[in-house]
Amino acid sequence: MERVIALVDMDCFYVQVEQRLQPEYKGKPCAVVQYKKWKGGSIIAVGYEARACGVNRNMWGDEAKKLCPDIHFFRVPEVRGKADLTKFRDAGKEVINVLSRFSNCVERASIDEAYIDLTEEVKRRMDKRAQKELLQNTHIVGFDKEGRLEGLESWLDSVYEGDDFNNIQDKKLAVGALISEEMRAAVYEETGFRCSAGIAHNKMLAKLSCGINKPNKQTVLPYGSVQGLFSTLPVRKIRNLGGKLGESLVEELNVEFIGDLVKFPLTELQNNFGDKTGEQLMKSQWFPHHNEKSADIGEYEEF
Ligand code: DCP
Repeated sequence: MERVIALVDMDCFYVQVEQRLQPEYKGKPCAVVQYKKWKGGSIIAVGYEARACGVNRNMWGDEAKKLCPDIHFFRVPEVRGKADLTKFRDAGKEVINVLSRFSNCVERASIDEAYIDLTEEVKRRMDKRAQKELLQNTHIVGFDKEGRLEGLESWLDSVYEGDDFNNIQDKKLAVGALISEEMRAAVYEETGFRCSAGIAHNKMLAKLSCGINKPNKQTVLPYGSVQGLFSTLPVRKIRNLGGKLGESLVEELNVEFIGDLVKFPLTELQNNFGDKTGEQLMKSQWFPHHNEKSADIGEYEEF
């Protein structure tokens, strides 16, 4: 049984936490800054209204103000000169509490992200067809060129027209997407926070798909779309390949996209990057068939 994993990532999390405390700033351009003295502070979170003006996390507060004169800055509180993240951590825990009702296998991956293994819940619900009306915020990788709804409809039609291996795996993802819509709605209802999600057969693919449509959206990555996605996805976009290792992969193997990399045999990866890294590269990546075991979801945490 292929697993169904959702990665839930909160949208502009620190900004949402601050806006919940001061609702008069909801819908307005906002950012969160740390250490305010130098150049207006360093920006660590940017709301989507401010992103629309071109503000991003690599800027100083002063630069952002030039681009977006109406921007409001929230400042991270400090205790004895150190950032005090208590309110953000607590808000993250609230979200985890909601998510944990949907699965007993939830792994908190960062202050605002969690992997949820939905396999068991999906199994229980496989006899019901996933209805498009219940997938209002769902995008399907490889199917939304004509528009979200058209893509979703054509994917669902193809998924439910047969019963071969791929159909069954896709049906699991469709049911997983349904549960994920419910989870995200529950998070919003109970905490007031919006989030995005990626739904796929393993953690890496779930994480990858989550970033494709944001904010307040979710993205399914079916088996059949993995290769197409990889053939256009720069190597450096993959988690753990953003730094030096990614750089040397690109330079030494002369590859641009992650899809180019899967062609290399283990021996070649090991010759270039050493036995351990070569093996890690081969094992950890890129095809759901590599099939992480359930324990691979990480330290199994119950909240
Ligand atoms: N954060 C931080 N320093 C960084 C990056 C992030 O303190 N260099 C904090 C602020 C973010 C939170 O962690 O709000 C979550 O980071 P994300 O990378 O998930 O980004 P956001 O949630 O802010 O935005 P997005 O909607 O793009 O996920």
